[in-house]
Amino acid sequence: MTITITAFERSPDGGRGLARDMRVRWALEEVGQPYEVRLLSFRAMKEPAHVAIQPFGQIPTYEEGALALFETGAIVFHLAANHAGLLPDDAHARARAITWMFAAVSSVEPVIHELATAKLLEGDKPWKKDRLPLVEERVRDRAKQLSVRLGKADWLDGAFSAGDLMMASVLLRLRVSGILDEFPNLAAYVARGEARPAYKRAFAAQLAVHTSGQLSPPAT
Ligand SMILES: N[C@@H](CCC(=O)N[C@@H](CS)C(=O)NCC(=O)O)C(=O)O
Repeated sequence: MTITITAFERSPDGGRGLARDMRVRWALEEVGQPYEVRLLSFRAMKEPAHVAIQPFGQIPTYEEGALALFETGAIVFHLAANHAGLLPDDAHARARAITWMFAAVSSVEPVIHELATAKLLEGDKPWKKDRLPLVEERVRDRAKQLSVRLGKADWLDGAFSAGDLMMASVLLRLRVSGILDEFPNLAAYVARGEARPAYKRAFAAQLAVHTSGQLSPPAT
């Protein structure tokens, strides 16, 4: 059955790995599933046809026959649960890997997202100079806790899993702030993820949308 995901027609980062379809592409590459991509303009993302699949009018989505999913955590979990390669067989190790997936999206991503919001959307607000250091401190606190837990290990719990895929995907969005590099073991962890052949294929595919003339003409 054909798998179709949605992605930005014009990504704010020019297709350099920050848009969240990247983590779905990465998971698809890790489990060896071919996929198609439906590119959406910002306007199309808010239209009823897309909102019927993604109630918040965002990308990515995932369609496979009659199944339509949104939320990257749920999509990556669906792929990991139905294909070999992203979750361990041992029941406890599997449960721990899934726990790290939840940790990525519910304990780590919110503070990183808050930092991006404070910088990009509230950059011109009078409260920025007071609020930004507080938000940065919250990010550093969470990064430090994660750094302590990772220690010298390559991955969060034994072999690479969907938990690492999600956590590295979340952390790489922190690089631009400079905070990721304050934690060398986290920076190396993300780099290990990015060095995986599946990540590289996914990255190349996302970038190609913006560099290989696949773009459709701007919506009128
Ligand atoms: N929690 C969602 C977040 C999805 C999300 O924030 N997508 C961004 C792109 S990376 C988006 O569509 N932004 C445009 C918008 O919100 O209008 C997930 O993990 O799938």
